Amino acid sequence: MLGENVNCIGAFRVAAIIKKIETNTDAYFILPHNERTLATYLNPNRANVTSHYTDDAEIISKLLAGYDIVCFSSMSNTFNYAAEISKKLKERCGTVFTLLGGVHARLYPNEAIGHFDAICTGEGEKPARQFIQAFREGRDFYRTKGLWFRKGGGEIVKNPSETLNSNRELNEFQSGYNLFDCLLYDNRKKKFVQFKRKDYLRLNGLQYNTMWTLGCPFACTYCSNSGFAEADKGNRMLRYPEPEAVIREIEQELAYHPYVRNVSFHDDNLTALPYDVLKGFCELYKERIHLPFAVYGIHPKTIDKEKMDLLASHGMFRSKLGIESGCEKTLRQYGRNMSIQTIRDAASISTAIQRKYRRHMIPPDFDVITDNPTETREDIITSLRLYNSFERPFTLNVFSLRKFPGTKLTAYFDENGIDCPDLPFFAVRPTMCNVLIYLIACVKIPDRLFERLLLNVKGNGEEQKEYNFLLRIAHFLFLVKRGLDCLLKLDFSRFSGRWLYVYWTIFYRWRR
Ligand code: B12
Ligand code: SF4
Repeated sequence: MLGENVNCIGAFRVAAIIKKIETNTDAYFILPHNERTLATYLNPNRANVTSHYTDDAEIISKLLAGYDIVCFSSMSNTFNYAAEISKKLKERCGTVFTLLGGVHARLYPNEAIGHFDAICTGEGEKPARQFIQAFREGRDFYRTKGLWFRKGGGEIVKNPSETLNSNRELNEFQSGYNLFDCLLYDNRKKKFVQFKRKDYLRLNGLQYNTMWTLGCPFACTYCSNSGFAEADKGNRMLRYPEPEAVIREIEQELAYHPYVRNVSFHDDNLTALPYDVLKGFCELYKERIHLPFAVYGIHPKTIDKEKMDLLASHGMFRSKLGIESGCEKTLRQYGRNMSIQTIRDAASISTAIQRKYRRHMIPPDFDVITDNPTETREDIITSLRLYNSFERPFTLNVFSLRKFPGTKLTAYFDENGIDCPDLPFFAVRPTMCNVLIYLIACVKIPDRLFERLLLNVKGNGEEQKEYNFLLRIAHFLFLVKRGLDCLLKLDFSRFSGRWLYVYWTIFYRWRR
């Protein structure tokens, strides 16, 4: 499993199925860098994961040589690394079979198949089961649904997709691994080492990341999810196992990792679920898990006061709303057709809920996209004015727009020769707009000062001064404010490191 984090939800489900069929299965993590270090938070430009992998790929291929099948799971950020290991493995041992699954193979199958013997173009549980069974029994596996193959002579076999997992099927999937039964590639020692508790804390902090629902009814033009929907319309529908199945999964995790202090639900649209379904889940969660939880991926069109109240009263301590822009023209370009009033209402529901449950909730996060090269000075100022006018408290998650291959926005930009800056994931351009965004996330800028600062804002396509120093200061203040908001509620979900174990031992063990 390649990535920047050890919570590989989909990969673990597939690995568990493979392990059931072939007990002699080992799980390895290869993390080119840890995105949760203090240094990366302070300087997001550090986070460039794909730079130094060639030597490591050589070593890893040596360590993995000897297996009949080597399966990879990777997002796009680590795809080149996975492809390099696959290449070196094949050079070392021509008979090894390499299979890639994960987001990159799902979204860019035509590119991915050039580097592996097979790729999984959709959900992997059913294809993996059929493939491994056929492989073990020496049967023809080249017609496995949901997999593409590259045969010896270079011929590509593109099998039709497998059906998406139904709610009933989702009930049955379990992780099957607890991390302590995995090996982790040590980037410094250049060898695989046993995964230990310190690694969990270093890489993941005190949180457990999971997903209850799959699918998203929206189709934002910049988002890779629209690619899933294009491959299979079923991805537009919300699918989910019974609450009991998710609760069981979390209980299992807690049994192995008792220091986990909160659960993060990364569902694309949890609030799109009907109220009664959420209620059943919340009751079970409060009774059996009883830990604070975070809900990411809330859409302004699916947020609802009653649902938010229900979630907050059952332990939601953090919510994340996708605002993306405050300019209607840009929202239309993003395929997020909604009025600014809808955004205002959604933001004010989030802050009102936080204020009501301020004893345990931290300020809501609002996602915003910046550095869109097509935005004019007026578009940018419209968004900044909206952000600065939101009721407080809130914080902003700032993302520089990037071109993910295969999305509608990328196709449009490519047709029109428009480029986006090539920056690490959390880095932004040193513009006055971004300085202001970070400042707004800290404090409401007084009107007169705000108007003066707006004079320095330029359209993204225009020549403009670089505010590197100011950006660093504004970003630092933003991190301090955010850190304080979390510390005041003893929320450590944004932190990681071994020291968290000391915190856990003192505060929680002692209190028991
Ligand atoms: C939860 C989540 C996270 C979590 C957990 C990640 C994880 N690896 O599980 C966290 C917060 C850690 C995370 C981090 C990041 N994420 Co993220 N994340 C998601 C999210 C919301 C869900 C992923 C998920 O679990 N899906 C459910 C599972 C069941 O599906 P799956 O992962 O695709 O797995 C299935 C198949 O792919 C296949 N499969 C997977 N592996 C294998 C292996 C084999 C051998 C086979 C046969 C099949 C197979 O079977 C699985 C089960 O059905 C997606 C958006 C989405 N809706 O998919 C974004 C998404 C995957 N993330 C994205 C990004 C960009 C990132 C980050 C780079 C951002 C960052 N720097 O913060 C990091 C990178 C982390 C890493 N691993 O390298 C992008 C990826 C775009 C791309 N082209 O790669 C997505 C698509 C978001 C988006 N809309 O753009 N993420
Ligand atoms: S609502 Fe979120 S997950 Fe769904 S398509 Fe838009 S950005 Fe992607």
